[in-house]
Amino acid sequence: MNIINARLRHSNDLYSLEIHDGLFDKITPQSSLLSASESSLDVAGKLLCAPFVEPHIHLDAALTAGEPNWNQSGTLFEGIERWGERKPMLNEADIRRRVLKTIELLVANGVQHIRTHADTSDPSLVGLKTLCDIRDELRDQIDIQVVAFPQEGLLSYPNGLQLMEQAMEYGADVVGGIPHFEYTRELGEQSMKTVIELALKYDRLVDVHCDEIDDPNSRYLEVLACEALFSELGSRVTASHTTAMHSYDNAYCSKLFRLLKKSGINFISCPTESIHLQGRFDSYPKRRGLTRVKELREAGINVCFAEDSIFDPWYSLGNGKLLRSLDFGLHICQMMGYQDFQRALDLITDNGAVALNIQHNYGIEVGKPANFIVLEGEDDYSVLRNQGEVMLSVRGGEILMQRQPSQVSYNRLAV
Ligand code: 17E
Ligand code: FE2
Repeated sequence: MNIINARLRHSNDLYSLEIHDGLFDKITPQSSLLSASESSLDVAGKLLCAPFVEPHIHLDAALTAGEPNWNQSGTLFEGIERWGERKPMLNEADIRRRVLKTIELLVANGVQHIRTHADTSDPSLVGLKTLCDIRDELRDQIDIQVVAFPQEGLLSYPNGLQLMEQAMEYGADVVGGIPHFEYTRELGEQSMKTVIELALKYDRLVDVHCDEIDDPNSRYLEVLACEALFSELGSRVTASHTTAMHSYDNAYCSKLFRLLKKSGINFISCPTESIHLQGRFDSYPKRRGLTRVKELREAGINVCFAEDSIFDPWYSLGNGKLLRSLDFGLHICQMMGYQDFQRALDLITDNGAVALNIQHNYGIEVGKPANFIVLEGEDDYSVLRNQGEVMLSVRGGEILMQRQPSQVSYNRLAV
């Protein structure tokens, strides 16, 4: 496969890309626009970039909102309760149908790499097993990492630890945790140590739902980061949500950032989810409840955006479009400066890849797998501003998804 007339990020030139055996073989700047030929795919000056990364999504719960009951309060905790009512109805066929439909949505919108959470607070582990099976079946089409996520507590849910070990033995890629949901502070802290021990024992990554609450006293992040540092797991560890950081005292935050930077851990923020679930116990003013994305980024700490939910007990919108999450995130975190726009796509591409520890096989570089998308627009700014559609998604040199351009005609407007 040859691609011509592609624009790459952070360059004004047009490029040709040659692909052999599923890898980028040559990437050459063009001196002018090339005319289309039969042997090449002309992308007409559109932006070609690495595929979108969805680093945090609950596929096991996707498309279940309102079953059997709706989350009326809009809180995280009612979401967990409503999901608890849906869980006994789970079976493999139900999970497969919803997961495959959701993956289709993600692929249609340029995602090729997914990290999904599978609830292990379920004695049958049917969600976790089905997600691991789907991961293996779809290996050629999409990368999926499965997090064993103890939704109702690693140490507070009956046999939570044994279920986590079973999940590791079944082949989950990532150890999860939820310290702010454990019954006590002690159990929350202990759970962070246990998560790290499990990651060392089974040689897995870590991704914790950490401090997803507006409580400024929820400080499990410091325990997680410290354990990541001492165990030398560092960048193999991710803290998701960390919404309590929004409410931390600035002096404490300043001290905390030193540890965060030293530890090398990654951060995932879910803008649409957190603006919806957090601030629910406030009157006015209402907190935005997003972690300090801008400040983390300025401190040189890796941070990316995710969707978290698509039509589930926590959040009843969502459509697989990471550009939408990015748009929300930049607004809520007040990252709307010129420089922010120039590198906006990092937050749903490269930074996600770093969090997933897949960066060695990710990016538009000679020798790397020829995985890429083509977007409506010519740079980060125009793609973001117009919410540019994903026109093409290529994996290992093969077309995974292609979209026909939509056409609008005007009747009276003089354009
Ligand atoms: N579970 C949880 O603990 N937090 C969330 N944001 C979702 C599920 C979606
Ligand atoms: Fe989540």
